Amino acid sequence: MSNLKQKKKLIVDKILADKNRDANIDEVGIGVAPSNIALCKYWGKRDLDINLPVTDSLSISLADKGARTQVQISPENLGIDEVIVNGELCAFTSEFHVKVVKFLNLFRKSENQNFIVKTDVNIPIKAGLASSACGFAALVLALNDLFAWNLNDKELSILARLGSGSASRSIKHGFVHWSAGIDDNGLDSFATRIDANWDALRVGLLVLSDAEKSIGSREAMQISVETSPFYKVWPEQVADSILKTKKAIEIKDFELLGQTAEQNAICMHALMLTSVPPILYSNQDTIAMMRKVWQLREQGVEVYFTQDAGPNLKLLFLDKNVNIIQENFPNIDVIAPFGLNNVSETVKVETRSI
Ligand code: 2P0
Repeated sequence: MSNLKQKKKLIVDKILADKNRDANIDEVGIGVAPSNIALCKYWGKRDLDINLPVTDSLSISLADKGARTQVQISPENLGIDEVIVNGELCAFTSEFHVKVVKFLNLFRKSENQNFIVKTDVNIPIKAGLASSACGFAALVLALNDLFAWNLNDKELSILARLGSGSASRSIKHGFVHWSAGIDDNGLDSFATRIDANWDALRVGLLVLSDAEKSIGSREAMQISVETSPFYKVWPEQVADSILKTKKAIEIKDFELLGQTAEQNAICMHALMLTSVPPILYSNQDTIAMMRKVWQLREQGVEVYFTQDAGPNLKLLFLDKNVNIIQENFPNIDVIAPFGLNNVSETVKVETRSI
């Protein structure tokens, strides 16, 4: 057994102990998990094998944008798992299929037990919109349902983290804080929901390119850790961002929230750009849209951006500015992370229907 598999397996076996790993072939487990966007980013691991981060991170989940996954034991003796994404069977040789199979290896009762995994994802999969985060979180929730494990949020978050670091945060809705933890065994590195709502908050997804990434975030973050001269100040920067973001959430200070998130993202991309070799996810449209955001701010519109491991931007703004944002960014997909049940939205809908 490889070192990596062993380390992950130790965690799984510790959490599941002697829990059931069998189900009838007609039983289906279902898991639904939101995608999430980090306001304070995870960029760098202290343990590559079990996705232990160097720093804490803090995200906002994207309500009903995410993954819905069904899992069942395969009735046929195919000797392989079947992974179906948005109705299409993934090629057994595809990177995604291999990743899911490796993850399922951690959970199966025996080598003969295969799974059928059906996932519907309603965000662009290759556009750096955290589809692996919601994908692994939904898969863990589906397995928890299939095998009736009744795991708590901490355990679910740790298991999801083994699939993809950011998946640890997709276990919950709303604002979510992933604590890096300090133990080498990875059992104190998990995410929890911050007890706060912000009904007026909006996240806009600005898809500028759906081309495959030139370099995956796993590899990119490791290059930054090893080569950026600025990486040593990153933990301090994130700690400061998290304090400010928590304060902003507590007192509903949107300017503080937006400014902190935008600066944190720019700092992360500065780490990438100062890596050897340099890593640049932005394209010309990304830069043009950043300038547009800054221009709108100069005109008094409160809007900020954040950017992950891809060229697309996510805009942060309040519901009162939805119209002006949509006028300026016609293709934007506006998400209300805490639902649409606030007064101003209701009024607007009533006015339109008259
Ligand atoms: C984040 N990203 O906090 C950061 C910001 C991308 C930029 O988490 O290697 O897919 O599977 O743990 O979670 C993307 O990295 O990486 C990510 P792995 P993951 O959202």
